[in-house]
Amino acid sequence: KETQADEFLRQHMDPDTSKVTASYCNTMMKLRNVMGEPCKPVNTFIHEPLRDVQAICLKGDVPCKNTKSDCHQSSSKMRITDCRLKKGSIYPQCDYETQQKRKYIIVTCEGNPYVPVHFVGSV
Ligand code: DGP
Ligand code: DGP
Repeated sequence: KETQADEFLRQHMDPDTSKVTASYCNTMMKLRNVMGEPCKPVNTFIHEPLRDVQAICLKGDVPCKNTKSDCHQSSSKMRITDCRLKKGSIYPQCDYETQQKRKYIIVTCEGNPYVPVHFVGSV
């Protein structure tokens, strides 16, 4: 069974990609099987080495808006791609806009080892 940590890798990690094209999100949301029903409204892929993303869990505690978990924010900006569902897009034709950004990312972490399990957002 897929753990939450594995799910985070599948849905959010793409370290070996640095430049993305306009079709990136439509390709990746399918390839990584992120598309559920209804279409997932927003999903972020991270283009940084896994160890750098895992390291976020070990420092950078920030308050969560949702009070029940500990949030951790990256100490530097990271290369990310924001995939955002286009207006009027209906499952199974989930059509995404692709936006490359450099932002601080916020994740929640769980377990031992304490690793990322949820992508909260970017600032
Ligand atoms: P805004 O950029 O203001 O439209 O907000 C987008 C919201 O989506 C914000 O709360 C962060 C969140 N978000 C971004 N990427 C992901 C993701 O991969 N998973 C989840 N669950 N939320 C995300
Ligand atoms: P996401 O990273 O948003 O694509 O979600 C990954 C999984 O984490 C998904 O099964 C939903 C779940 N999840 C959503 N919100 C939270 C949260 O606040 N904490 C944790 N640990 N998991 C969450």
